[in-house]
Amino acid sequence: MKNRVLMLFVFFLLLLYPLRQTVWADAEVKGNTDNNSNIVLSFYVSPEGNDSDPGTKEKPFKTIAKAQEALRNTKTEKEGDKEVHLLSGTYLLTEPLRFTPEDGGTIDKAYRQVFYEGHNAVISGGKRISGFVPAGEGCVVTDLPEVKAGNWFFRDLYVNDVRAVRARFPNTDFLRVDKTGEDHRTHFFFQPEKLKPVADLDQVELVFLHDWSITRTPVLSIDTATNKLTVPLQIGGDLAFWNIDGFEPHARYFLENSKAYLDVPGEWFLDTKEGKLYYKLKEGETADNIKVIAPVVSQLIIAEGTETKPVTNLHFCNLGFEHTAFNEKSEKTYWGRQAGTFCEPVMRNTPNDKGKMFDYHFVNAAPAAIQWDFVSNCTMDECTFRHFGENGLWLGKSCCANLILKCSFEDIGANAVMIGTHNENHTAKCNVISFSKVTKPAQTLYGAVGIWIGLTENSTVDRCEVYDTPYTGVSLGWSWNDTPTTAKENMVLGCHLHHCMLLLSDGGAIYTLGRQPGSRLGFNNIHDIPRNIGRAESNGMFLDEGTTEFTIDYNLIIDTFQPPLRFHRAGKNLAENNFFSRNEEKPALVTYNNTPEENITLKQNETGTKEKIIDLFRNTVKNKIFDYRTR
Ligand SMILES: [Ca+2]
Repeated sequence: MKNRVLMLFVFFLLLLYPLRQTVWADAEVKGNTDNNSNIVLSFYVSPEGNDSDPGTKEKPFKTIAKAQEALRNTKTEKEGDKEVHLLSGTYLLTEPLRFTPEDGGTIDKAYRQVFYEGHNAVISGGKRISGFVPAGEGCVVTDLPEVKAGNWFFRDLYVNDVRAVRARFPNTDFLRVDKTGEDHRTHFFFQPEKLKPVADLDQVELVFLHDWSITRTPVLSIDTATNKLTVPLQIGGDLAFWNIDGFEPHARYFLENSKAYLDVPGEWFLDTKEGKLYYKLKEGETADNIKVIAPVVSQLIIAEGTETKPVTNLHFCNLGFEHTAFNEKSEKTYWGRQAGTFCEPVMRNTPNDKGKMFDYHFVNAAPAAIQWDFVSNCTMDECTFRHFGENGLWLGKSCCANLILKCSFEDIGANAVMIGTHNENHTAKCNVISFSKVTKPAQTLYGAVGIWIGLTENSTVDRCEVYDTPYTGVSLGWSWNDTPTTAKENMVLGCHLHHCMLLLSDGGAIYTLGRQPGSRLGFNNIHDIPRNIGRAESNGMFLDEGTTEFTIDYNLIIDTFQPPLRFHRAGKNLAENNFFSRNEEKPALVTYNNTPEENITLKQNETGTKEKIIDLFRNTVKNKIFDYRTR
């Protein structure tokens, strides 16, 4: 019952949205004494401002932190809403902004809210890099003393607002393992003449593709006499299927970050020993006309309350968030597991270790650029999130009834949006992401996903678009059997999910795990899930281990190279009134990997040519509540 109240509240917030716009417009014209406004306190911030000024529109503060402090410390005659206006410009952070319950509003008695509203404002964790001079062969170079001193390292670079390519070899496509070494972990043999030694091998990183995740590791040696590549620790994490040949004998890989790999326009290389950043200019670019930004901080906003006192009624509106750093891993070794989770090495300091022994350190996921824990009834409203090094926005522990509305996520290193936790503690409930767009997530950690929903209750992904994903689009659940957990009543409704699974395999536009009673995947338009290279299938929807008690209905799934639906060790589920079109040579609609066919109830699913099935789908759903065309 409580959850229904919370859901009602979220939709009440949705209804309030146009009113909020009106209040702001009135405040602009009439000032804060407007009797119709509930705003009792306003501050203004501008990158051109001064923190010694009073924070008015005419004399704004310079920093958001100063406005936050002023909101905390200013007493008002009457209770009401408070706001901070971020005027046009870029706000550069050198540390995250931290919000606690006292920075938010309240939901007791008088309804009080706090708004941070942007007016063409961007909050950035980046730093502008300049001073480039020609370095020959179309390259430019600049000195970075902080890098040389070991105080700054980055693996993401943005030139003229585009993510530049960390110098790689080969430039396109991948190399293939010729044969694994005996231990299947520390070395493999490359195809003859495919690799050459490089002078800066100690800076090179191997990017190794497993079926649904990747390894990133330094390289110890490249021996062209024996065609052998060796890594300092190992390739792949704790389980046997991360072996070099765990999925296929000739797995894909490429190498990154050598000056020798800097050979096509748009590539960059950071020489950490010399403290020099190289960039190879694209057509029309010069040393003087490029705007180069590298990240300095990995988190922009941290909002954290407690179980009994959450941060509440704090709203971020119309803000841009950009440029966060990758969280560097132990020994620079990332062993991906699933959906951006990983383990990393912990070196043993015993007399006998000889520097070779290590333990696995399990980490569920890196903290996100915008990290919320114990946060309720808050919103991200018409915000944009771009150019992040790792995870984007994470509504984590006990987050409740928060709303992500009309937001856009683009070019994110790992998961773009995360809701919930990786275990049953602090279950997130009733959070909604609605009318939002996610594109190009997982740009560094290819096994990450667009939207990840863990063990949550009543999470809703509503009329969102997710596309251009290396692996899965939307992932729900975090248990690998049908044992009941806190996960239930999660929904993906009316979404447009396309061009997913572009690089890895064993996923889908939608991927599910575990028992989640009352969950529904409905009215989604899924298309263009291409042929994949890894061992396992990629599908429109992959209902993986333990998936139970889902209703899959009124989905249109077309142009999938492999069957639109796949179940693997799944329990009882219902698929009805779905609309599928497949290549006539490959007519199968469902793959049952180790799933008893009687577990899956298939009712009234339609198949046919693409044109016919699209018409049929549209005619069927047009009078239903979730009509995907209304987006
Ligand atoms: Ca290259």
